Amino acid sequence: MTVLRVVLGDQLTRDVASLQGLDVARDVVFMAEVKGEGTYVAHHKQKIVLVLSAMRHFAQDLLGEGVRVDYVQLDAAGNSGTLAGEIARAVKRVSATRVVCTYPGEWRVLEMMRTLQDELGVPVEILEDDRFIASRADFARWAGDKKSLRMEYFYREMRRSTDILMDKDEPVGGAWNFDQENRKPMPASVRPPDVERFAPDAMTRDVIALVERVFASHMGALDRFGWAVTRADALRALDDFITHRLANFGDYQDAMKAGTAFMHHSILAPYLNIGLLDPREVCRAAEVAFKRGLAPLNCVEGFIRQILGWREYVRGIYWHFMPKYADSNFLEASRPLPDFYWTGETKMHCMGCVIDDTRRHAYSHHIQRLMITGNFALLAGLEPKAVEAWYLAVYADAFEWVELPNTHGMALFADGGVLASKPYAASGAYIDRMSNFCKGCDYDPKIKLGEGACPFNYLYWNFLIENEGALKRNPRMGMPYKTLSNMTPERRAEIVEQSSVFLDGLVG
Ligand code: FAD
Ligand code: DLZ
Ligand code: SF4
Repeated sequence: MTVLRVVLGDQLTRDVASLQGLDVARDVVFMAEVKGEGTYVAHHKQKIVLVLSAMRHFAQDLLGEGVRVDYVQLDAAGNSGTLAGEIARAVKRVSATRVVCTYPGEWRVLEMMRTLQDELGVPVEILEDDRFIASRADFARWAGDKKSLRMEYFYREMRRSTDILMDKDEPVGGAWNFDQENRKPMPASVRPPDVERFAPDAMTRDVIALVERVFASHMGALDRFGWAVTRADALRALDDFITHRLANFGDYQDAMKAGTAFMHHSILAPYLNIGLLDPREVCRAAEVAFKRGLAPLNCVEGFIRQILGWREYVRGIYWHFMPKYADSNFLEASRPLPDFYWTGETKMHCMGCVIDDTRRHAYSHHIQRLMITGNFALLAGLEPKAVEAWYLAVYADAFEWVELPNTHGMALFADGGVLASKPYAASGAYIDRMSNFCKGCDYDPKIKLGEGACPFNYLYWNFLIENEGALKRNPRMGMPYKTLSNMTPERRAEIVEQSSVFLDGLVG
């Protein structure tokens, strides 16, 4: 009776479901580095190093506990290159009589797990991933037959059920949300504190060399790899955020600055998503900082809402609506992804800066993802699947359960409003207000049309014109469509003409 307990690269939590009930005398923990998981989209090199090095450190800790670990390295002889292939080989190698997995983070992997039992001829159990605070069933219960699934109401339920930032039945501070105090532009005099980074140890350096060799053509540089790859270092990263950046998190949450990727953000999503940190402990750490007077309520509530609210909610949306969710294309967007998403070579300074940050750090913060690269993709009508593959590849924290709803639903409105009540479309004025990008740009955010005009300006109106049939009746789009209706036919024609010249010039 040998149980093979599978742990994937984003399940690196000691008490992840498949390790609960582990019998050290009988069971084998199975982990495999496989090329297919690095190439089904061409992941950023830093993301691959983060996952593989964290897997190796996790396996080392298990071995230290006396657990039997069957670990397949990427360059091991006979490595089939796929998770299914390696699980099958391991079942034979250790004569497993049962396989236990934890629910994965992607539909593709779930489908693979579901076919394993027939292929292997041994029972395969897929256990609920209880690292999430709301189970899939909890979300389905909340969704019920509601017509609209807005995050804000889900979040209130989560506050109540976890008792985080609650004063008996009421929210601490008398309100659920303090966003009216948040999201200010950041004055030039404010310099965000440096973010603690972690020097690669010998194990990580080995993985860096391996990834340079095997994934040479992928985006990203490894000379400045600084991600934590152990739980101990991830806890240091949490402490660094709570101590140095949380107190300004809310105020400057939406602000952007050229060359300053991290701002006052936590940079914790990769650790939460691969299992080095638990969402409950991160929320509690922020709550404790508030109780000790180290950070104001608007910042603490704003931060906790991202994890207890958004993170749990998008996971609920993903599993509730997959696999159909990924196939909708409400705005029938079909333009190919321009090459500059990979190279950063564009005259649009905002796009260049965000893509440079992405290449350098496998990171950009939420508003950069949503209102720069996402907004451009929306306005330019880029094909959802190509845009989603890009987001899934380039960020260290990208796993489909969280990437897809954010890209497909929030950034591209491709789900027709399941997640957001209206498209997050904005012109250059918004970018100019929230960043210093426009100062270094060839274009001018104040010029709406013609020579030197910011492309976000005419693309914004062109987007409304192109999608009038789909969006005009959206109650939250009333204002922009009223403005559009006052535009002369000549002005509309000029907008369409300049947009089409610009869009035709985007090479796929
Ligand atoms: P902070 O700004 O410090 O926020 C704290 C934490 O809240 C994050 O670590 C994250 O766990 C959570 N969080 C915040 N916003 C969201 C959100 N919208 N959805 C889910 N969790 C959230 N997040 C991912 O974790 N993986 C992705 O692949 C991903 N893809 C995205 C794609 C697009 C187009 C957009 C608009 C957003 C995406 N996000 C994704 C959400 C968000 O941008 C990142 O979670 C955040 O930028 C990570 O940086 P941070 O850890 O510094 O977050
Ligand atoms: C992202 C990733 C990469 C790059 N490599 C591996 C790997 O070699 N082995 C593994 O078990 N997991 C890897 N992962 C994480 C998986 O892609 C992830 O578990 C699925 O996408 C489900 O979320
Ligand atoms: Fe971006 Fe337009 Fe500003 Fe240039 S002018 S940085 S393209 S918003």
